Amino acid sequence: MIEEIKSLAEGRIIVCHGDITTFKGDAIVNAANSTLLGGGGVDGAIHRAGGPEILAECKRIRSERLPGGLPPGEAVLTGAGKLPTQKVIHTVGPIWHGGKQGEKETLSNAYRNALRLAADSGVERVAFPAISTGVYGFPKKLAASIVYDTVTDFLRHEQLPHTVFLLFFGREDAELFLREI
Ligand code: AR6
Repeated sequence: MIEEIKSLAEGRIIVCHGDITTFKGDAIVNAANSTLLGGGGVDGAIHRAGGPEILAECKRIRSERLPGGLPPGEAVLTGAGKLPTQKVIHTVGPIWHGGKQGEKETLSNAYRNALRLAADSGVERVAFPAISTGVYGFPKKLAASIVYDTVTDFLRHEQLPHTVFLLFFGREDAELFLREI
């Protein structure tokens, strides 16, 4: 179940919490790693719930277009297998190394490039997890303002996606986000 907590940016951003694998809009974003071969956290949950089709497509993308893997900040699109959404946009956030290695820019690029791909694919409703704030260790408070600024800036110039769901796993993370923006 996904619970909406607050609507921002004239309804184009919805802050909510729940399990992203249950999202029924057009697309979800995966916080992947550069291998695109799956992992733990939200990546593991998406591959588990979506079934082997998503991994097969990731492997095809790697061998055809990305032999060195997906660089941090970039994004690619696959189908969604058995998930209740239509598409999965895989992006790779930065690993937090203290903040002096371009981590903020890379986080912003990950959101912007995922939004670009969503817009170019006709996606109207897309859900993002809190990229990099789990295993990759990006501070949640710092991520909040970067994410909010990046998404609002993108939406100001673009018609699509019409609605961006910022989907936190726990309610506390959604509330922390709202306090920090
Ligand atoms: N629905 C929504 N959010 C979730 C879910 C879920 N089902 N599961 C976890 N989260 P993480 P990262 C939240 O670690 O930091 C993987 O192994 C979680 O609470 O999944 O970008 C990849 O393969 C956290 O706030 O992603 C990479 O190796 C957020 O998702 C690495 O982890 C992101 O946590 C990427 O690390």
